[in-house]
Amino acid sequence: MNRENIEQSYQLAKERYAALGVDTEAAVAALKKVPISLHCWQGDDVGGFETPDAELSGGGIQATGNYPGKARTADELRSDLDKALSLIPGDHRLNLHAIYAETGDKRVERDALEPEHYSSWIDWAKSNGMGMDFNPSYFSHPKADDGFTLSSADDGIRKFWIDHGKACRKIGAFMGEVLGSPCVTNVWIPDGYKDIPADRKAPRERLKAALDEVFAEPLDPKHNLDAVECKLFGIGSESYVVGSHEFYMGYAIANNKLLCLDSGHFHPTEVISDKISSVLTYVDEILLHVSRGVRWDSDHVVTLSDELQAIAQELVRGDYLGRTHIGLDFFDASINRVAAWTIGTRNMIKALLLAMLEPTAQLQKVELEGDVTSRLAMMEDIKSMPFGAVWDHYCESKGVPVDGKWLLEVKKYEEGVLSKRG
Ligand code: RNT
Ligand code: ZN
Repeated sequence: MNRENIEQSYQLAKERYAALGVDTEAAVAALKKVPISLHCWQGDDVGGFETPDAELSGGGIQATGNYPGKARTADELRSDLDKALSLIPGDHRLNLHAIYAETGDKRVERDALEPEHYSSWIDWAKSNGMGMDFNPSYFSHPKADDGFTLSSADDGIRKFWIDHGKACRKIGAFMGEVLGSPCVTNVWIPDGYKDIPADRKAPRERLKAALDEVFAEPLDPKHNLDAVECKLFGIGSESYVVGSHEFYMGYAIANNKLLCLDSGHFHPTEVISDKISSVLTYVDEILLHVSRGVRWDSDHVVTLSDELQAIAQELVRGDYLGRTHIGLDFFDASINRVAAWTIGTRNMIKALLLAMLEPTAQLQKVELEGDVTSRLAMMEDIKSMPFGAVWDHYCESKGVPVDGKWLLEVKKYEEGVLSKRG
């Protein structure tokens, strides 16, 4: 497909959509304004750079696979991100975990981290015109080995993690201020039990008190926004997770925090698309961790699934994009990691475009009239509209390869760069 074909196809698609009352130009203009926060941790299997061979341990999450070429240093990770970003249309954000600090030769404990340990990341984001989001890391650490962090019964361990949370909020606020865009600092902790607890109450009470301490210092919401992320179960925490949905929903409402909904963190038949409008009735803003749960794993690469489309539809139909921070959260170590980022992020953007090309007003009109037959018929007919032509046009207009072309770039990068890593 050359540029001319792409534009011809787009003009035809534009007419087809116009006949449905959908303005493709308006959709594309709206899409450009939605940043996706790319999670740094897909690039190195959630290892981070605390030690030369740091790898993900504990926390009820696992990266499986040993596809060659994972980033071993922050420079390599940034270079891989640059490559992925060059294949993703639009202007996006970087979501960094605390364990990606660059502390040179000295080891800096997590409760002593400072903004300066992220200066290369901040410089990189600045030169790319990107905002940043941040996360304290409550896993892969000896003090998390017992499976409890902020809700630990051990005062010393709890204090350590509280101090980590405090340090991270300050780092988030610094990033937000320097980059001129609020940083969403998201707290996720793995705390829980593999088997049936005898006391579900005390850890939750400790967690509430610990969070109150972490969040005690008021920070300017122009710089930092706090989010809390729930989970139903993890690997090794099948029976009980302290930070459950009800726990954090209550905490977020009571304390004016953002609620983070991770699409892999609920019962396998439960979907977050149905939660968005409920949650946003009570909290001002949400953070999404868009992921794909497969059986017991919560973190497969995002595909253009029905649920992904439903999430995007909810955001667009409900006019919630201004109150939603879209982040990604998946990590697959069994495929090319730059491809994983590219596939997942392009799919998130595709889902948003699909939702923006929906004749929502008409669907809602027939629904209100009780004509649910037409609703179903229209929803199904829309599926064969020439969406791909609008998507190609968007990619082309943003100077990134269309479908079928970007993979060649990843293969070249693999050959020239990734395959040279030991
Ligand atoms: C784990 C949570 C959490 C992590 C990242 C690394 O189940 O989803 O968000 O994946 O913080
Ligand atoms: Zn998550």
